[in-house]
Amino acid sequence: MTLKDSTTLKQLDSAHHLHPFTDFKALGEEGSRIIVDAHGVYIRDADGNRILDAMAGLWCVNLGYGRKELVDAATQQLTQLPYYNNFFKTSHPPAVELAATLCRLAPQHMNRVFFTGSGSEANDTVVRMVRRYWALKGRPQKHWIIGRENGYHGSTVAGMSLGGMAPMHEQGGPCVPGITHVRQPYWYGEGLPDASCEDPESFGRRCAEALEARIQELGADQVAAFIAEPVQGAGGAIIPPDSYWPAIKEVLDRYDILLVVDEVICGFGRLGEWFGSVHYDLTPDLMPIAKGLSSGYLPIGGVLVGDRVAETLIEEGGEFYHGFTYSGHPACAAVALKNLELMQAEGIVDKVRNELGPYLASRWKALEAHPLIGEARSLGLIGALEIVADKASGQRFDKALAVGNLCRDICFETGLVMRSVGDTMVISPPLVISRDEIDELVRLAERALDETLRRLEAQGVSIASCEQVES
Ligand code: PXG
Repeated sequence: MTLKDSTTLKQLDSAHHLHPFTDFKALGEEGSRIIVDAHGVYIRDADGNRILDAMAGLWCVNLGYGRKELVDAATQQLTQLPYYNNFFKTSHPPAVELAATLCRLAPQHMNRVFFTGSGSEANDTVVRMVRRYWALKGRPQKHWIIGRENGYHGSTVAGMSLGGMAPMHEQGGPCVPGITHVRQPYWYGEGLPDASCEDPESFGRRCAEALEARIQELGADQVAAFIAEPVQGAGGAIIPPDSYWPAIKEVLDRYDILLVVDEVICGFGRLGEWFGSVHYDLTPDLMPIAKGLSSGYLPIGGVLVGDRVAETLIEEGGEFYHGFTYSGHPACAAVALKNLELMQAEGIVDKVRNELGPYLASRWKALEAHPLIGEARSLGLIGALEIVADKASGQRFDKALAVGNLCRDICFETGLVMRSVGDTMVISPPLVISRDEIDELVRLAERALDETLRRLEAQGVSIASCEQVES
């Protein structure tokens, strides 16, 4: 493809392209930033700007850009067998090998995988499997699935229903019936501002109590599964208090409810283990996966299935009427397989756990000294900054100021991709980022925060922590 000039591309984009999660009209007026190439942790736009991509694309380019081995794996497979399906008793080597490799890397009790084309399709598959499982167990009334407010599980109708994003429900509803949501373990956003919450650990336990209360309300014999991300990603890189997961596990065990751990972001090294479930010592029945599985080079997802559910589906289920044209697509599977091979050969997961995660944590935490930052948190290579008007109380800026989006746009100008979730700034850089690049990331983030502060002050916005510093 010969590249059109930047202005023409932007015009055509505005005229014809409806972007995901975008105000179509506003973008049409502003124009988009066209990304033309990338290498390592950097992307480059059509105007020639080099930008450090601290979001790894959309939480997915874990091995970084420009990995020839992944391109070669795709080319080789596309040449040999570009497509064949896994329906009607057929299979092909990349799907077989990927399935076996995934099950070797997954927790011991997970020995089966169902492939999909994305994380959303993986979560659609979860709904089908969970309900099928209980029906086969002779308990079809056990059908409720409990998710969490501000959880994210995708944008298909089932994915959006499992997720707890209120604005999505308002636009996409009515949601899939039999799905409900409980409170999220977001200490900074919901625990700290609540005068009745003493500390993060008791708040974590309170969130598990809320789950138990909902189960009792619905009737335990009606509840099929609980679905959650180990660390919420799209919700704002929300790291639960240490008390949260052990308390949740106890509740689920007490009522015989399946645990679905959505590993679409946390899987494949993000938290310094192969899966977030390993970090939190969870025993999931189902684990939806995608994104980092192929480092985003080609679209692929899946659901890892624990023995309890798999054996029932296999032994008692007969035909499972579910699947996608691109379930286990050969080129996508070949790239995922190579991606996992490279991750193992390069010791990426250990490096995140032992070196890069702790290094990022130390550099990132220092940003709490900034007048706009109420909390800087990270785990492995996922992190967040809470922008506040008053550091002491955690008071937010007026929503109408859209400070997070302002900061995000300034980041772009500064040469950094950082995502905003309200006034929470989020990072999830490629897992191959170096220490020097982490230093640069933090330097750029600080510069963008300084500029955000400067622009807010120029608008006459009151910032309590600055007033305190000055007085
Ligand atoms: N589960 C989780 C935990 C996710 O983060 C999905 C499922 C759905 O995956 P697909 O491949 O269908 O997109 C996701 C996706 C954002 C953002 O703005 C996050 C996602 C997707 C798009 C935007 O942070 N996560």
